[in-house]
Amino acid sequence: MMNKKILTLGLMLMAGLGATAQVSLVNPVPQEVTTAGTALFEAPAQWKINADKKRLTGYIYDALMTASPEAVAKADFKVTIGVRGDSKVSRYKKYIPKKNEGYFLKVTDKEIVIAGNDEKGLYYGVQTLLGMMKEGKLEACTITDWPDVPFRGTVEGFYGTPWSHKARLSQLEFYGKNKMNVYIYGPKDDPWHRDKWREPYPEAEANRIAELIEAAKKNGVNFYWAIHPGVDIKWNEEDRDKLMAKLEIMYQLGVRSFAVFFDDIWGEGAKADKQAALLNYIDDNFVKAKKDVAPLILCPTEYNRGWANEEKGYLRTLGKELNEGIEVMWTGNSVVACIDKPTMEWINERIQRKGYIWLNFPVNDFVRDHMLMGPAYGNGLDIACDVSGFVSNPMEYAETSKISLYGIADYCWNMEEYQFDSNWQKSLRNILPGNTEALETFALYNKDLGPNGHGFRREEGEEIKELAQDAIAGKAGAVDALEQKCKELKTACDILLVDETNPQLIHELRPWLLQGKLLADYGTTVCEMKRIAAKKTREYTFQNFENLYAQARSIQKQMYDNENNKAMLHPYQTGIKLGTKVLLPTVQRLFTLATEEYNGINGTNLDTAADYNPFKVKSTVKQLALLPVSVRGSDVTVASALEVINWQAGGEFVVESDRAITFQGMDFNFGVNGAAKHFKLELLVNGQWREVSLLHYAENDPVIHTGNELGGMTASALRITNISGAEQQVYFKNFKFIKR
Ligand code: 14T
Repeated sequence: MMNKKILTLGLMLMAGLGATAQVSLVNPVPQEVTTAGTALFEAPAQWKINADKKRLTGYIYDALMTASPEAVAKADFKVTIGVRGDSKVSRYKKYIPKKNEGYFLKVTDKEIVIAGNDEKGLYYGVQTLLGMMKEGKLEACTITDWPDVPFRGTVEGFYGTPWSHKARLSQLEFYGKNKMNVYIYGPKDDPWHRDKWREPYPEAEANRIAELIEAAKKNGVNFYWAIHPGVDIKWNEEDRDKLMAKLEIMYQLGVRSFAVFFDDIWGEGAKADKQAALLNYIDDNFVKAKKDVAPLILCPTEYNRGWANEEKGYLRTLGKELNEGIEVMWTGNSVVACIDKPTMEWINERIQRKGYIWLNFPVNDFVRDHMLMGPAYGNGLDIACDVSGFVSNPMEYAETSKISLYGIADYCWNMEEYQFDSNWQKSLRNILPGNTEALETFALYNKDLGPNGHGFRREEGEEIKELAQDAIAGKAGAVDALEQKCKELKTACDILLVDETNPQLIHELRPWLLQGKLLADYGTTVCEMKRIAAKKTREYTFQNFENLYAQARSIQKQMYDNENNKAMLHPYQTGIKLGTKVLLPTVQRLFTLATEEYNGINGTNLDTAADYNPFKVKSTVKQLALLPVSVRGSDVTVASALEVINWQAGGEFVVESDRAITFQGMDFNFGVNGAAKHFKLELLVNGQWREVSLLHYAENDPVIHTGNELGGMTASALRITNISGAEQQVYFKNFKFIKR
């Protein structure tokens, strides 16, 4: 341990001085590195491969062959590769770390040696070499390296459009390069994963999965296929056999690693003893019988501490009854949370094994208006020994997710040394080498999630916070400096919009880049307004205050239209937002201040309100209180909550408007048949609450409709109350009303 610290300190000093040392290009940061600190040298044009015969084919050899030097038998420069036990690396035996997936790598200006503790170790040694050579140069060094967390990767477990086949292939390659070894396939909206879990995939989809499995192998990744049967599973032999049959079909397709998910369900499917019995049955009769299948992974129903019911003892039952070796997933103290030591101690004691972390970051399915491009930070650096695995649930934007995943990979590999900020810089360079600065400038405004039901926030705009406060306080220079930031944002957006080096990234970011340009323009205009607010309107120049005011109003509307453009967004999208933590609120505040100042001096009556959305949600039901409300054309939608809502007796859900609106229609879906009778709807008409009837169109249709009397009513708020006298467990799936 001591040794490791000193060596790393040396590396850090060197990285600080030299900055270009080639080992510093490698992600994840290796455990132990010694470099002579000597000059970099050109990678050879040719090298000869020196290895036992069995190493000259297969995925590891193929990876090595992607390097730029040509493999030629007579080349002077020698590359020796092997796995512990191979004759060609026997001299290096004592240097190879005795750790799973570990390796020893030595680089001099004459030769390279890569010796893995196992095959995966050799593969990762090759990846380190490839990473180091990315810019065509090498550096003399020795590296001893291994992962801290045994299972590292992602779970495609979000709601929304599943990743495309192409995106998945690209992900798997990315995982290989960054030493992640797990990809769990469980997109909520793949029908054959969840709703139609009993049915086999149609041929085309099946073929694609088979192809993914092959791609995963090539990249040293374990492809886990997850099944999500809890929505409607009956605990009988028939369903058990159907589940086994589906697993068998997937096995025939080539799947060798399986997961069973029971998240976001309730009722029959959520019983711990039944779940444990099923998993044990699969373990005994499938996993163990096949002999080539990886240990099962279970995602429990109570997958976070906030949902754990200690009295009912769900987790302890799993801990006691689940076969040894079955992994149990855990998202932390809440659905979306950072993981730390106490979190792990709490869960591990209950499940009687090390939790397998499902990190709900950078997933944005509950804040679809925000793109999450920030660093992965906040997880304890001391929990390597407390977790059995660590996977991230990313965004449906696969390419953009790589920014944070690059950090997760580093964190999982070399936890104690993880530095999220330098990793983030490296990550941006890795994903867009040609336009890194523009990407960073843009990403600075795309880190926080905005208010959300999980209360999970990220730092954003720290670098302009002081500036923003000073500008609001009217300090000289601060407004100019803020305007400069806006101009930089605009430059970044323009550069990125035509970048052709990573078209997929730009495609995903495009709506946010367009919105970023508007935000930058808005900020620039408002800064100019602020500067001249004290001047008289009559002053003759076209860019007088009132014209700038009109321009700012125009941009506000353009931003609103851009966000509410039906063509661009899918149904759950609540908008396109960036800079919401500091930049946007600052610009909004300055708009109001400047306009107030101008009104005060000129006796004018320009509207000073900067915010356009007239609607607000208020609720005494905790889980509903923070849901965002958005307007698109005449539709007003409250974001769906996806989780089970515990709606207490008498609990109220209110949507308020700052003006009276005329209702056209309304419906909502609490996901429960017959739920309408438990709730009362009222509209606030001229200061008085008026009840509106609620009904279902059919017994087996959970959608709740309103009576005809709603159409044409003019009101400034609506209120829904649980009048059943008991807590109601409902989903909050869709909530919409239409205004005239
Ligand atoms: F299985 C779990 F570990 C898990 O996190 N399940 C879902 C996941 O599919 C989703 O992507 C993630 C983030 O939204 O959270 C879980 O689903 C929820 C849970 C909620 F409480 C979605 C919304 C919620 F409000």
